Amino acid sequence: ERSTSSFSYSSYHTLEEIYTWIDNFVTEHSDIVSKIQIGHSFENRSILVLKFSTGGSQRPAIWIDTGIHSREWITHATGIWTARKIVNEYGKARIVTDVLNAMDIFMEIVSNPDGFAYTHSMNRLWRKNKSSRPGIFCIGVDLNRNWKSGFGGNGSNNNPCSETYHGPSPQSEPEVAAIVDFIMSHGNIKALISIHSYSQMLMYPYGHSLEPVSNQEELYSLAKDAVQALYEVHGIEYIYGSISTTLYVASGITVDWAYDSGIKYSFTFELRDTGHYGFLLPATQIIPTAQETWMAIWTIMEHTLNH
Ligand code: ING
Ligand code: ZN
Repeated sequence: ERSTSSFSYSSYHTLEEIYTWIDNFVTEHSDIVSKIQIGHSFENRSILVLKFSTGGSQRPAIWIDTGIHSREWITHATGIWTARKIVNEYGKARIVTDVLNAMDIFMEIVSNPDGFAYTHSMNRLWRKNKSSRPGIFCIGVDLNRNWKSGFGGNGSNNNPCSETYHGPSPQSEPEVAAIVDFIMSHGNIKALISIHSYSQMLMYPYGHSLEPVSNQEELYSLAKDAVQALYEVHGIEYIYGSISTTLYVASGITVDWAYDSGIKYSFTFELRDTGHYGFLLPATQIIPTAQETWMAIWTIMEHTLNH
């Protein structure tokens, strides 16, 4: 396919289809969107980031990642819909226009390309990446346990066969190292939103500790507002709070690293549903999920812009 006009935003897609969509999308919106390759996966696939920018250099920016866990297909689909929404709203809707006139947005849609390809070819419920190491029988590291903050602590696993295996060392995985290198060298990321599924939650650090972060009251009240905005779209209820007190203790996670690296607005979503379909959320729920998530994302972006 040579254009995004035939792309179905209400279907799930393969890696190849998504990468083709990215190329067409960038071509069609080259005034504000570009594609950056930030690294390669363990199996040598490109790791791609969409950059939305109306100019300037190293403007303050917002980072969004989806698909760190490959089986969470609703997150990639929501990311794609969100990317299109941003370009459609720019110049029309006030918040999007204001944000993009002052800040850049980076979106990594397929943050675990090897795992994602594997969920299509072999095992729909694969979560980790596909790295292997000599002498280790099991495959894959949990990319949401491989970050430096609290690495190896409670809620992560030292056994390579575990679904929450943290890997041999912090950032040992190329998919994590690529993001760390990109965000550190950028140096001006103000908000980070890491999107997972499922459970219907909006959470902030810490995961590795029960200790409240220094701006926890601000994050709590922002999460509350975001969840309310989400609820108003289709009546879907989210719970919110810190990761460790809302869900469980989890160490070496993306948002803890982001927060400890100075990104004071670090949030993680668990999208629909609460377990009826779980990771196998029907494609009929893609658009409603994306619509409601959008309202929460923009609540966070607007707050970031104004602080
Ligand atoms: N659950 C997440 C997990 O990695 C999570 C929960 C999200 C923990 C964000 C910490 C931070 O265990 C899923 N479904 O991925
Ligand atoms: Zn996940």
